[in-house]
Amino acid sequence: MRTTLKDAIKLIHFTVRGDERGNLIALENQSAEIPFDVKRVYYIYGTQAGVTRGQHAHYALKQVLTCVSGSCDILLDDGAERKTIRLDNPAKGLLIDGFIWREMSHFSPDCVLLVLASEHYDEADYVRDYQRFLTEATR
Ligand code: T46
Repeated sequence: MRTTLKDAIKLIHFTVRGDERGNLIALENQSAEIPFDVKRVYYIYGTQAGVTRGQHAHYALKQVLTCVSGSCDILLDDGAERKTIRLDNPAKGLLIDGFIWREMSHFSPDCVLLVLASEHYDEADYVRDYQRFLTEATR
């Protein structure tokens, strides 16, 4: 089950199609920006100050996260190394493709965190216990 942050995490700079009217970002299945078929889209907003969300890992799910408004921090942990990435620009995406613990925090009041996911919602794909994550991640 061993996955490293280096292999599982990628920052993606979306192509911005800007003109005098403003900006547009288009995301397509199986592209350089979204390297999987999107089966689900969800977004997180109105998160209260001081709240930490996530605190789990996924077995199979691939996701691309982006803040289409505002900002938040994404803490990523492969069981050996931790890293925090700040999402603060709608042109910045974060691909998570691997067995990585993630926590989201420091949500700005205007944060809308958009997530494109490779699978339908399935609670069986979650590991929500950190000790279990560590055991499985270092196996
Ligand atoms: C992840 C991070 C970035 C659904 O019914 N369908 C869904 O597609 C999702 C994502 C959630 N839910 C339900 C399950 C819970 O009763 O909505 C409730 C809140 O979900 P959760 O506590 O898992 O939310 P977060 O913000 O902690 O985590 C979410 C995703 O679940 C997770 O896959 O990687 O965002």
